[in-house]
Amino acid sequence: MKTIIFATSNAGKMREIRQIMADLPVEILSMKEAGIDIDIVEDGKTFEENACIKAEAIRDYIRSAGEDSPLAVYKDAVVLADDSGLEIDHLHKEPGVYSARYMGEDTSYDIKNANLIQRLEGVSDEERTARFVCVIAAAAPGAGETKTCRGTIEGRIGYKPEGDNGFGYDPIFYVPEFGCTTAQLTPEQKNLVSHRGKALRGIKKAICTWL
Ligand code: ITT
Repeated sequence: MKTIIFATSNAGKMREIRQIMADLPVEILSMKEAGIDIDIVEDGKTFEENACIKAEAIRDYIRSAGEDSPLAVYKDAVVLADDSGLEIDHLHKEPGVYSARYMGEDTSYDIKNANLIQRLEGVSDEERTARFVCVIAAAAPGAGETKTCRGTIEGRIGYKPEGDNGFGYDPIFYVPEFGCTTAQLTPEQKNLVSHRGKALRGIKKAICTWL
């Protein structure tokens, strides 16, 4: 069976990825499950650049492992990576590609979410528009071209955090069509409409000949 290795150490993302990819007849492993523990410097300026940096770093790391390395079994694996984030229009698309690093990687999302709400104090409904963006990059086992696929979901920043599902900025991301935040959607509802669901369904089509 073909293996897909996901170049992420974000448990929330990994949970959604597994649900969205569940229909594929492939083994899906996180980096950790594949025994890969390396730091990747995400110094790209766009979601596309960062997603490619992550996928190619892991693909190249596997390729450079010797024949007797435990990683040798993954030399034909497809490596996928997700770079995603929240763009708030009133804040000139902040935090954007810096979403994970906003206010520091170790700062809790309770604090980050409260801070963003506070920065929008006095801002009207119409001006609270925002979107989640997700770019999935797929690096071929050889040295072929890396493919990318982008998905977005439009919404507004709420006035207080609501909901316990999802992760990260979900409690402040209000989706008018549903009348609630993405943290109040079930995982199935979120995956159907989310940036990640759209990008993953697109990349599944783009790489079907690799699997
Ligand atoms: P990896 O690089 O290991 O994949 P990361 O969390 O550092 O994990 P990113 O650099 O892509 O990943 O940052 C994405 C951040 O954007 C993530 O940490 C969340 O804060 C936010 N984010 C992305 N998708 C989200 C979603 O579906 N719901 C809530 N927040 C999300």
